[in-house]
Amino acid sequence: MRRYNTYSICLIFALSISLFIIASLYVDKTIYLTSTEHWRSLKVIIKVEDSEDSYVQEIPIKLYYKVNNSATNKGDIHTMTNENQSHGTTVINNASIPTQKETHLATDIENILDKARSDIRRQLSNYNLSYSGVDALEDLVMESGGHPIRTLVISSWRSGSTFLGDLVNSIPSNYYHYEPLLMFGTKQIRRPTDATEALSIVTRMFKCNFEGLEEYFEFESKDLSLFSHSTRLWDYCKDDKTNDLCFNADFISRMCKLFPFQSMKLVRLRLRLVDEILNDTELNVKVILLMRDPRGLMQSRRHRRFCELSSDCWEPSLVCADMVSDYIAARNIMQRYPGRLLVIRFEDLALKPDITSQQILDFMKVDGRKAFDEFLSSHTNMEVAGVHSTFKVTRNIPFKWKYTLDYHYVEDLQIACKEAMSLWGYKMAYNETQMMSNEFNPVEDYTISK
Ligand SMILES: *[C@@H]1O[C@H](CO)[C@@H](O)[C@H](O)[C@H]1NC(C)=O
Ligand SMILES: *[C@@H]1O[C@H](CO)[C@@H](O)[C@H](O)[C@H]1NC(C)=O
Ligand SMILES: *[C@@H]1O[C@H](CO)[C@@H](O)[C@H](O)[C@H]1NC(C)=O
Ligand SMILES: *[C@@H]1O[C@H](CO)[C@@H](O)[C@H](O)[C@H]1NC(C)=O
Ligand SMILES: *[C@@H]1O[C@H](CO)[C@@H](O)[C@H](O)[C@H]1NC(C)=O
Ligand SMILES: CC(=O)N[C@H]1CO[C@H](CO)[C@@H](O)[C@@H]1O
Repeated sequence: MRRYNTYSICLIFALSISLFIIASLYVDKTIYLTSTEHWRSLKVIIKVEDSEDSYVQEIPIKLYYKVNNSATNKGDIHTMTNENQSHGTTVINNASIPTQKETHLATDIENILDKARSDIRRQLSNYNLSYSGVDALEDLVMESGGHPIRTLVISSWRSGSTFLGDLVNSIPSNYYHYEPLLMFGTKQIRRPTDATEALSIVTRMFKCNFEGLEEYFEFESKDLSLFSHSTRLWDYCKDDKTNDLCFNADFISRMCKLFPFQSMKLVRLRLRLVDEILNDTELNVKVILLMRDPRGLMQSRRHRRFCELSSDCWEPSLVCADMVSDYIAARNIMQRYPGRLLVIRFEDLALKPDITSQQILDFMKVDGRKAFDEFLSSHTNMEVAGVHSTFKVTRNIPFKWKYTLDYHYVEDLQIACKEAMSLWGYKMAYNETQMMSNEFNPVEDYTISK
């Protein structure tokens, strides 16, 4: 009897360990599935690491709306739950990549566009237009000859730009042009000659002209996690039974022209190259430059596969030269295009989200306090399938490097980044004790001037 008990205890112990291991495997691979729900209402939640930032969020999946007990659907489910991930994004197998062959009835398209029009009007029925200095919503809508409020976020990998991009996208009826330069890979575009194509893509997208952007659509169709950011588009495309609307340039162009707010974020294009876009009076783009302490940046980029392969990503002297160049560009742009550039630091956004987000709203001239508050409260303390999310923009995230980086590494980094750090208001750590002490606040005030 006693032996039997011992066995049971051992067995239970072993089971617990296995469960723990399985659980931690899931946490590492970061696919959370809600097990009790019927697959029809399955929500796949994935830690997106789109070569940039990572946090837990919902990823749209095609099968989500294809409620049909046919074998192909089950195949899709399997695809979603297997371990086919690269850089944390889920690769959908070829079977579910939409083909352009199936055509849509013109009336279907008109119906979807009508629905979008009325949704936008409804969502903005309480919008205070005086914030945006217009008399009617039509003044902000391209379809009716208006000019949307366009916001471009410029940053670099793992500076918190996914968070900022999604924050801006929380504004009702915002159309998010998500990372149009993703197909350029882990590379910084620094020279004007290299920027020509990138700028052309950005300009065309902001003008809702998607003709000739096949490469972008092809890239997008392979990685649906993009749509987890382009949420507004997805809202309509997910009901499309043939799955090709979201890759149809003509449809997207028309859809895009309905939205009064348009945003985009780029992590591959340095600020001084956006001069051409700022000078385009028809676009009237406003730019938010998001900076981050290079020590936090490098800590966050360490051990990221996408980053290890590109010196633009891991080489401190290149990274910090970009920071200096962004500073000089910011100074020039502020002089030449007053009121068109806002500079924020990730640390300020994380430590003072209320104040910093209000600066963003004032800058954008958008009535979005309520949307921002909702976003901030749901994205700074989120619980997913019982697992507490790693994504919390709270005090400890921006300064995690203080406790995890080796001081010798920090010392070398600080030498390479001396100028960048002094320009952007990041204080040096003089020794390990000081670096790790709670009293050491690495952030101080800075100004863009002189
Ligand atoms: C489910 O799939 C079958 C065969 O592919 C099709 O005939 C049927 O219309 C589908 N049902 C729904 C609700 O889409
Ligand atoms: C997916 O399709 C591409 C081109 O359409 C092809 O080259 C590739 O081999 C396919 N992959 C699989 C896993 O079928
Ligand atoms: C709209 O905003 C302006 C300030 O921008 C304010 O003066 C006005 O009272 C607001 N209107 C409403 C209806 O809230
Ligand atoms: C800005 O645009 C004007 C025309 O609108 C053009 O004459 C000028 O050369 C442009 N400047 C730059 C720096 O592109
Ligand atoms: C570390 O640096 C601080 C600030 O410069 C200094 O006060 C302290 O004495 C140093 N500690 C050691 C162990 O060198
Ligand atoms: C489990 C699974 O389906 N793995 C697949 C992941 O994708 C590769 C091709 O990219 C397949 O060979 C694997 O079978």
